[in-house]
Amino acid sequence: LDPLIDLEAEIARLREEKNAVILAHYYQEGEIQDIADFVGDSLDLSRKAAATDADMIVFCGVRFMGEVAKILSPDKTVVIPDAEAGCSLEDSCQPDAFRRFREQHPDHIAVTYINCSAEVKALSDVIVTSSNAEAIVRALPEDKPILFAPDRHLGAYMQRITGREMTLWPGSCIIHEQFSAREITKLQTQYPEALIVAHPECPESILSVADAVGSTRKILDFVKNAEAQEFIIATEPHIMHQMEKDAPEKTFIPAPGADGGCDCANCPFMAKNTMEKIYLAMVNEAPQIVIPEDLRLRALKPLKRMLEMSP
Ligand code: CIZ
Repeated sequence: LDPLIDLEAEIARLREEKNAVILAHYYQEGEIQDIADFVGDSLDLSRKAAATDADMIVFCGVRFMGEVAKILSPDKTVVIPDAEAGCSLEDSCQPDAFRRFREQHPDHIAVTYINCSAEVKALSDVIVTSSNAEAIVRALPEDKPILFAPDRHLGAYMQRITGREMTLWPGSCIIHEQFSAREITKLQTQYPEALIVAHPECPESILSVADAVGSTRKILDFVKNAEAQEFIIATEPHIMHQMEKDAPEKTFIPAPGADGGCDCANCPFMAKNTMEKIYLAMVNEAPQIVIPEDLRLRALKPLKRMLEMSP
């Protein structure tokens, strides 16, 4: 690629030429968030993908998010900047093993976090994101036991706040697992006024010291509206880009891992996307998300149920 190429201008030109919409997750690099038409969490972005009249969706996030866009908008061309942008939660829940898990619990409702493959979605009763999981779990019939996959920390948190019994799949997010409650408490001695906000993919040791727990959307609203001026952020640190835009006068401090540093919290999958790869994906219309129609229709059912049940 010509090193002098103005990637931002070229991406803008291709957006017009191909009638494309660029969707970016809050965990993307700041420069990618800034060129996107919409920045959001997977729930917001799946709604945008379902409603768009663009011909091409450029999904800057991880692969399962691009799959959700294709499942909801099959007539659109969905491209992702890097086909290798996976997800540790998705990897932790393979379809064959998940099918056996379901077979072992035939009377259970399978509530599955959106961070999973289309195959696992197709084996589920309803999909949830961290934004709507609580409302959806509360709305499920009370006489039915629940299987929750693949994130055991989000599942355990849902059990604690809703009181619903759940059988949990033993998966977790490599990023949210790394924060250290001990190091966060140490950091608080440096910032005694700071509030701790944490994503529910974090283990209970972190959630129990947090002042607010929630999805990226909920955390963003919390820090914007709180009177506090300093916040320790226990989730993927690129979300701080939006926080700094929303409240430039406030201070956001990334939560540390066990070594006291914060680098471990950068999601290596989200980081695979770059401006250059976005440009190339738009030029080549590849990598594209392709999902066989029978699989798409099976995965669509629990996703549609999610959208209907989402507040
Ligand atoms: O739902 C999402 O987009 C994820 C992965 C996290 C969040 O809380 O928004």
